[in-house]
Amino acid sequence: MNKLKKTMITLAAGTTLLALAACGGTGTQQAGQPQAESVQIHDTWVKAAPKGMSAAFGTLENTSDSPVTITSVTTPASKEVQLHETVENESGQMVMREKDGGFTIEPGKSLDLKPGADHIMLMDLGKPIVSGDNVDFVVTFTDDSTQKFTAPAKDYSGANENYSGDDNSSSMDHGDMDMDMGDGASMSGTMDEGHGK
Ligand SMILES: [Cu+2]
Repeated sequence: MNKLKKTMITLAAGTTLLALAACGGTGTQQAGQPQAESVQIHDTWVKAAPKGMSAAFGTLENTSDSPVTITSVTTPASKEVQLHETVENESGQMVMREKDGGFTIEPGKSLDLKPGADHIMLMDLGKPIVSGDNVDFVVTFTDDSTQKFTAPAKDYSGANENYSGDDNSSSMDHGDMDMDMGDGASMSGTMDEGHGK
């Protein structure tokens, strides 16, 4: 009789330990999970463009309880991709420039990438992007985790003022060198003549 009781107690203790271990494991995984798994990317699209620059948009939702930061994006559609923000310069014009430190999304918040705001900038299209195309992207976070998404291309006539290359293809040809300076000078060149800094 005594022996049986002791066995039951031992079993109960074991069950409790297992339950604790399961709880602890889940908590640890949540806190340390890759940033890419914390973000849901939806409503993506990319602007159809014959050459030069284009941009990709969408909503990035951070479903975790930690901030996440996107450091870079790549796509086969463009050799160089930058993370851009749109800001008002001293002349009151909206110009875009590379965003320092990438895109950070606070816990439980969403970042809307849209014309006239933050966006993924395709600096140099390898070939035309035509409406209906599907363009693949890979997003990289500060912890080196990555997430893929595919954005359908569509014609979009708005926000042209934000695209310095659209009406002036010659400014594209030497764009790469200027871009690498990282001061946004050539970015705002045709939108904001002679306003390098
Ligand atoms: Cu841009």
